[in-house]
Amino acid sequence: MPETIESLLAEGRTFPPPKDFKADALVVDAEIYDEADTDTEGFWAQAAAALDWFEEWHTVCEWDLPFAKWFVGGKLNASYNCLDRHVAAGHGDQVAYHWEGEPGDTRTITYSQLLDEVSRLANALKALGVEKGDRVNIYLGMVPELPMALLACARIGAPHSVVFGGFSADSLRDRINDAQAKVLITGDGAWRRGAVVPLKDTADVAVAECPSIEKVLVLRRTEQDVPWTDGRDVWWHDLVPEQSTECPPEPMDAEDLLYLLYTSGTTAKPKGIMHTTGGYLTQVSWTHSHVFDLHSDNDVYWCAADVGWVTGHSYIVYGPLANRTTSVLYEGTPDFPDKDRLWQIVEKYKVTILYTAPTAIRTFMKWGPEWPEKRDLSSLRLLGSVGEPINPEAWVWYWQHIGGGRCPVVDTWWQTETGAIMITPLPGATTLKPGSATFPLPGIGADVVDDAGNSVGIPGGGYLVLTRPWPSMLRGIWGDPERYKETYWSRFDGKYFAGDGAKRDADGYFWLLGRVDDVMLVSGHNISTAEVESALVSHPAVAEAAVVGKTDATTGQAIAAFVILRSGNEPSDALVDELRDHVGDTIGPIAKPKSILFTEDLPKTRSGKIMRRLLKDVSEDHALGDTTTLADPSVVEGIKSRYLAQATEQD
Ligand code: 6R9
Repeated sequence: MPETIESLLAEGRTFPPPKDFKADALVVDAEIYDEADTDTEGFWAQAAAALDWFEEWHTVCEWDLPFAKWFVGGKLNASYNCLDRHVAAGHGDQVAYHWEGEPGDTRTITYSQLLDEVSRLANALKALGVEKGDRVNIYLGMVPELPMALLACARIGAPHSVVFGGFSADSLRDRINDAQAKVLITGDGAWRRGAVVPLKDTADVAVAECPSIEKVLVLRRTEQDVPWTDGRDVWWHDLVPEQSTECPPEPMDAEDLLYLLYTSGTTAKPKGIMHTTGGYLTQVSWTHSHVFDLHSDNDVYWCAADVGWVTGHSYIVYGPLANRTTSVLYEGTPDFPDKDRLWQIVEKYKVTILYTAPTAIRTFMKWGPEWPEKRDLSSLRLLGSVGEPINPEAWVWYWQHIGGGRCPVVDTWWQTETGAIMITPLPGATTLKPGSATFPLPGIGADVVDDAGNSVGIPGGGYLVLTRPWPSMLRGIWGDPERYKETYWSRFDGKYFAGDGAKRDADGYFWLLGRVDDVMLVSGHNISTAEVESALVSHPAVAEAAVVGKTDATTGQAIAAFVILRSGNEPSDALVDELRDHVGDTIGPIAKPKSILFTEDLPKTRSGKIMRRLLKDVSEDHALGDTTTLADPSVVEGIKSRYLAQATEQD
């Protein structure tokens, strides 16, 4: 008898590691937490020793709060660790990437092919004048040349700065200018939902205002005509194939800059987050193998994110390749040509580990279980989630309809700034609770504190902080050390403030509540957007919800909700009342949304995070703030006109 959703979600229902899973798991008991606590530096030193170093480090960690150095004195190369050492060990024929183009074309790339291509590209970059320390910007779709570009930069010691292929010319320009990049790697276009995203046209608009750019290397993918600047623009196919496959990896200091990645959070001016080489690669590879219980010879791993997001840097490129993983790389969207595209890919490549975002899971819920049911997903053995709090309903849906009730779900909390996963289960050892990221990983110190920075203990809620340095931590904000101190280290003395709210339950499990900027204040009560959204999504008609606090004369803030229905449900006034009551019953009358707008879509970043500040602008009828990082800027305009129409109707 399949279990009912109610029984799966029942209070106190937990999911211990399945016996079959545990039998083969890399970590099966919790001793590792104590060991890492007793000797944290020793723990990370052991993790670092799994990499190949050209020179051994002399000091594990130098901590001059808030500036850390890890594996001081050590020398290594990230591309060497991701490629050469596997080929040298006889694994050159193992597939590194099964690439699936959106139109249906495919490529299979082995480790030795990847090494050759990366070396050629690295030599091409040198031919374009790139030297160690120079920044290279990358603006491409999800083609194999994208991971190649990251690795080629790493090979020659040129820090990369990847900008999402969906970002606007202004976003690209600002990021290039902040990094003062010398070369831009882009393409003619990218495929997205059957249409061409004209990368080169956008890049040209940006580069016109980027004096630091000397050369633009252009990959041909979509084959339409593109604007061209002689002397500056170079076709990839003219330059790269003729290069030698010999390109010795540059020995990099453990603390040399590996990359910049710009994060805007959901609010302010983008910050160039700095990640260096040794500590980053250590934590990314350790977490990738242990959190995903990776068996390099057997698993087929798929992180269905974009390389332009930190998740792609750490868990499509550096972690998986350092661990000699066979991965799937997919170019397009989950609904092209149909809503079972991801499941078709899982079936085709017999994917064993799938890592995706709650926003995607809630979209699959909206489309209905008939899509995954059409495909054989029996190869899957582990599921992961990242990017936002995963509400218990979405967790259970994922577990049931994608994982077939067999696969542990690892909810992974981390940030661009943390570089690697921080709070998450170890799937062979941790008993899961749907919706909880469970515990900080071995070696990681995390706590929940009150306004004064004191631990709230368990159970309790407050601000999430990190209490000790970790190897993959950001080393700063490019060009702005003061902003680094101010943003992350000034709120609570000696602790890193992540910007997120969290609760710990009586068993000490961590429950992430989203950004504290998003917390609402209704009649003097703090209510987190995540809790109200989770209550809305626990109603069977609702697939996804976003709520914001809108200024209100009586209550200070009133809750405005934006709701996407599951297929088969129609908007109605009766449903509005029902949902308001449902939230009232779940959390309390204070949390009842004052208004509910049904919508087909929500404004989201390309990594799937809801841009609540834009919904706040909508609800308060302000001019919309910066929309340049939205996946689809038209969505918010549509919501705005419908919201205003509804408000007028109600008046
Ligand atoms: C990896 C990534 C970081 C912010 C973070 C938090 C939210 C990420 C989460 C999660 C709850 C999780 N977040 N994972 N919230 N549970 N498992 O997403 O990096 O784009 O920098 O975003 O995302 O609010 O602070 P980034």
